[in-house]
Amino acid sequence: MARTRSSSSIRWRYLNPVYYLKRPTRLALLFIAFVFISFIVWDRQTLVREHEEEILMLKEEVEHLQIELEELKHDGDVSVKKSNTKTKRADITKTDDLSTDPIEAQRREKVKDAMLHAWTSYEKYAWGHDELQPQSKNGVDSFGGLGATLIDSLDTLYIMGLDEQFQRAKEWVANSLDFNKSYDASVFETTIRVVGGLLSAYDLSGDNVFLEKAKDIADRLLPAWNTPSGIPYNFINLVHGNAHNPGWTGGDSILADSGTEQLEFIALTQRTGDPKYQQKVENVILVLNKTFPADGLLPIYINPHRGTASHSTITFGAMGDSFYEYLLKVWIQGNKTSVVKHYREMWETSMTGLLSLVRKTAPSSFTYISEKIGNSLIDKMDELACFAPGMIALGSSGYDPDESSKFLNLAEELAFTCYNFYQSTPTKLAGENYFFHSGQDMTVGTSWNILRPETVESLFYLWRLTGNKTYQEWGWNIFQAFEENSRVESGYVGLKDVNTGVKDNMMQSFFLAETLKYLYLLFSPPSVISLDEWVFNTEAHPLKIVPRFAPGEEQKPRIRVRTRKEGRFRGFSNSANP
Ligand code: DMJ
Repeated sequence: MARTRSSSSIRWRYLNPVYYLKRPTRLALLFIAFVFISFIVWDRQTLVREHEEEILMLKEEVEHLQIELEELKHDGDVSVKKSNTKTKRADITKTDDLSTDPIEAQRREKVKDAMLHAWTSYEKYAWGHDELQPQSKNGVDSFGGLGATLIDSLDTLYIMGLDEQFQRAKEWVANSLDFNKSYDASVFETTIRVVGGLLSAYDLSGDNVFLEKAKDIADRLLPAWNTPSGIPYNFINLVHGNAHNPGWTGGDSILADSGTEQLEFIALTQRTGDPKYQQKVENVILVLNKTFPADGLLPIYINPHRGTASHSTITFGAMGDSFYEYLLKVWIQGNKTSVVKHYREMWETSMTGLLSLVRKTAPSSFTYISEKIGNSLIDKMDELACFAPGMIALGSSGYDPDESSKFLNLAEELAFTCYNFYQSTPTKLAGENYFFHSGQDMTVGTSWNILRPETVESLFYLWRLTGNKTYQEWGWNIFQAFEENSRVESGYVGLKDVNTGVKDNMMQSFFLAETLKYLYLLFSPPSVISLDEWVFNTEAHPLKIVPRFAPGEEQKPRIRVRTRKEGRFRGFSNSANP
């Protein structure tokens, strides 16, 4: 027992401080050992904590990436990123993608040559101005000096593969395009040409400069919608934001001018993530839908205070036209889903109204769309209304088979009439409008031709949708008439009179944006700017179709993922292109 007690007391002596006080070396060693072990424990704990933090952050990133992935699944790649559009570029411009039919190829080259001639003349004499006056060889600023022709031409240059020209135009947009101009701009013209042109160039090239500029000009236009009803005023000062309607409408807003911004502003919301653009323009349709007539035909003047129509002309021509076009195209842009169902319903209602305006000429039975005032029909049709055959053909597939073929037939009959607007004049170019008197078929009213696109636009749609090469032949004949009558040394001009062929002095920007683009596409395979993937705005600017959100559903903020270098999560960005 004594030995046991003695060995136990030997063991416990190490716990007695006196033991160490008598042996300072051991005390020092013990202290060093204690510091060393503490350090190891502390270090391990720190490492574990750091790893836990890191794991937390990685989890956070994975979650954000999952949200983003879901978002991309939901809305497609709305930002139409550069790499993707580069692939698209191959689809739309590579020569070996284009048809090898020698006649088509030859015609396409002729149209491309026409574009080159128009563009080169603009570059030489009117660079940066809105439009070229080819006879006097100078530029004019018909739209406030926003470079309308240049912006209107961007996508045409791109699609035709005129790369150097596109690059020069892009440099101008990046370095010289300035919207800070105290100018009362037309909301409609600025939207369809400038916002539409820039967005299309963005969708095709993926270059962010176009989106930034589109946002800049759209922000300047937005206050125009701040009216009691939400129906926009049609003019706005680009610097001060003062908006108004022209005196000659009696203070009313114009139907087409108020209902032709939806495609562009919805596209802008999809690409920026900012809902304000879409909300303003969609509200217009909701307001008009509240008092939408049973035949879907709205007069051309709308009171911006009450949001209701004033007594005025009903027409598919000037001041009415593209309102109906956008009802259909927003439905297409919205993937024909339930969120855009009301657009299709309104459009179909308007088509019943259109049927009530359809008449035939005597003796030759040309089908035309008359106009209406009150209960009286007016036997007149604008060349502008020749967009309607294309629109009807485009919308026909949404009907059941019987209705569908009925509408497609109507589209084909109307296109024949529009083609005859051209064929029936000595220059083979159409006048601005036509009257229909019994026994005389059609007679030109206003006899100028300002290089308008509507008939070739419809021929393009009909060729795409029916595959009937007759439409290519008709388009080629119209192109040749432009070449013969409108081509001058320094660009293309309109005619003051299609009977005499006397020329004017203006190359309209839509000649490059629309007329030549639709002609080029008429001689290109359907895969070039496929109608399944793109929707054309009313100025022929193709906008990429992407899935869209339900009204009121916020665009989820896009995530800016923390890079390893930054070492911390920086937060959210609303931009589609972080
Ligand atoms: C273009 O600016 C657009 O096509 C618009 O919808 C109507 N007018 C011209 C072309 O004629």
